Amino acid sequence: MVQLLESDIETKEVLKWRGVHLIHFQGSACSQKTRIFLNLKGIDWAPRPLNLATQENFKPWFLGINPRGLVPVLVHDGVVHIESNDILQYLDESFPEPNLIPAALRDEIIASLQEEDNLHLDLRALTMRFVVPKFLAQKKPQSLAAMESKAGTIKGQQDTQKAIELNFWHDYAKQGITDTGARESARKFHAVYQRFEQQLASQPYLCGSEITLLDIAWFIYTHRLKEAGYPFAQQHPRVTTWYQGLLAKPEFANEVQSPPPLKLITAALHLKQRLKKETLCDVAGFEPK
Ligand SMILES: N[C@@H](CCC(=O)N[C@@H](CS)C(=O)NCC(=O)O)C(=O)O
Repeated sequence: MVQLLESDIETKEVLKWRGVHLIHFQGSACSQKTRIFLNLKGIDWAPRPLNLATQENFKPWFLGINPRGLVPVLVHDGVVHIESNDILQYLDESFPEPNLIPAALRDEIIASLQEEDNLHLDLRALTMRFVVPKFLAQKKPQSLAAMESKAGTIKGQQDTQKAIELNFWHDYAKQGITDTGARESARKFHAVYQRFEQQLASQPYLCGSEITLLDIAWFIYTHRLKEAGYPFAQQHPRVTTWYQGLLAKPEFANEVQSPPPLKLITAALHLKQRLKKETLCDVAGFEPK
């Protein structure tokens, strides 16, 4: 669990926040996952929006809370938690009803969440190649310099994750997301969804007959990949039915609304990629079935 120490926090005002507060961004996948979870639990929470589009996450105020510069961040009665999957496990323990990580499935869910977290940079790569154009997505040099120069700690230790984040954005500035990188990322997801396709042959949700945290987590990834042009209907029809069932629920649908200008921008990007034969299907080599 990544629960920060008081000494890690430079932005001391958050230590006084009582109740449940979520620092989040409307369009961030990990924030969307956490908001759906909070909604399904019926937890009374205070939204603390942070604008990733204007790179507010690289400002000293936020780096003084999470030196990784990432959302979401949960502040519960003045205690700061980062890493969305840790936040969700913590919330499930603190607010047990309805139970979204059933005890009997706990190990399976935690292992699959680790797999989901390991694929986060792949999801980001496909987003930055097929949903948001580079001129909008790339970080300003001064944002990266601000993060580089900030010597924040996590649990009293220098953070290794920060270098991974900085590397991603420096590489992206230099070369964007290459065809090889995009293909590898898409193929990793394909392998996971093939497994889900088998599981969903005999049950409506990923872990059985009830919605669990795993459905929420993978719903968010599926939604984003769909926006990127991943061909779910052709490749994984049962996953498509499962996804549509969840999308029909307001607790899910309300959290994944894209702002209309971004929808237009993505549509223009897809048009350009279709003309150049550089869509996600072209790059990943998915044949129409
Ligand atoms: N492993 C982290 C990943 C968090 C993450 O990468 N958040 C993204 C949004 S989904 C972010 O804050 N990106 C910062 C940026 O785009 O500048 C978690 O699960 O919380």
